[in-house]
Amino acid sequence: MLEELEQLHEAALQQLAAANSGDDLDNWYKQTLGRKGSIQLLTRKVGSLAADDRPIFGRNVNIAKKALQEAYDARAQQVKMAELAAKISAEALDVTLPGRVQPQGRLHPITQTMRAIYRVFGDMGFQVYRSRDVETDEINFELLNFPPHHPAREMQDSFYTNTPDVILRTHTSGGQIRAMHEYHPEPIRVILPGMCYRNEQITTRSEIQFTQVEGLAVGHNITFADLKGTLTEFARRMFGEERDTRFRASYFPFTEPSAEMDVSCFLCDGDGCQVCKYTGWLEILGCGMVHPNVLRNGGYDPDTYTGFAFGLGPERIAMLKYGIDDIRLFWANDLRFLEQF
Ligand code: FA5
Repeated sequence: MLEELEQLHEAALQQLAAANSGDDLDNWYKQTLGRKGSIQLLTRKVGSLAADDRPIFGRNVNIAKKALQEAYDARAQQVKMAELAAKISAEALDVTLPGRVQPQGRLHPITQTMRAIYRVFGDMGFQVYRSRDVETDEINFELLNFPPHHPAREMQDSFYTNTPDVILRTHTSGGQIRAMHEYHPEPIRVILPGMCYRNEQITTRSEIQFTQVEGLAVGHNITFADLKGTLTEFARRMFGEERDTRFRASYFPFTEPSAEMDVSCFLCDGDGCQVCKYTGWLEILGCGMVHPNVLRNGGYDPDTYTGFAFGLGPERIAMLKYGIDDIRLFWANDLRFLEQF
């Protein structure tokens, strides 16, 4: 019997070494140390031994049971650690993997351009003044010196509403009148940004809806030199310190004298290229000294007050700055275009 116990012990140790999972271990335990396990079954045969041999056998069984229990505990610990290691490597988190990129929103290129313009004029003391998109014919035209049937109205065909004399504004200049009414008789230094609408043929350079930024300064002793200085400083801040500007005589009913400002081409440095049509100059804005009639319509006495005004188109500026050849891209909502800014 002792020999049989030894064989059982030996066999159990071998089986235990082969147990690789919790299930294997449970089965091994049941078959070896459990109530109906091999060791237990052997002890039941103790009755067949001589009385003297029984205590010796009993001691040996206890030693074998203890040894097997210890071997089981050690193996169970090994299997547990191995299972844990396998689980950890299977679920491994590779912290060196780059994360998934979250698509981020961004500002529309025109919003970016407008904000750049606000910054430059803000530094020169101009406040943003918001006027309205839906305007009266009186504010949009008449008080700006465009009488009814005046040929200058031809330059800006409007969108009309069902209400007589209420139109979508064709330019931001009407805001000059509103700002003057509000600030009168204080001096004024404002920019007026916003959307404008014109009933025009849509082309690569002209939209029926586009933004403008208007500027207005009214006060005592404001001269054309102030206009030139302000706008030249703007051009240098916006397009580079080495930019030159030039002013060409022009016509707007609400300014006198009127001019258009060109800036030396920042793409070819004035040498001549496709964008500046080989002239070395880019047209940026319209401007002039506020017409006495307009000052009067705003509540200011033109004998004591003077002022200058200007109007520029952020789309055209962004087109020049980024080399965009079609204005329609700005409002087409094509992400392939918008994501480039
Ligand atoms: C005006 O609208 C004047 N109110 C500007 C002004 C203000 C002059 C104050 C003097 C004093 P003009 O029509 O040129 O002027 O338009 C000014 C700018 O708006 C243009 O240079 C251009 O950049 C932009 N613009 C005009 N029409 C369109 C259009 N259809 N599509 C896109 N941009 C346009």
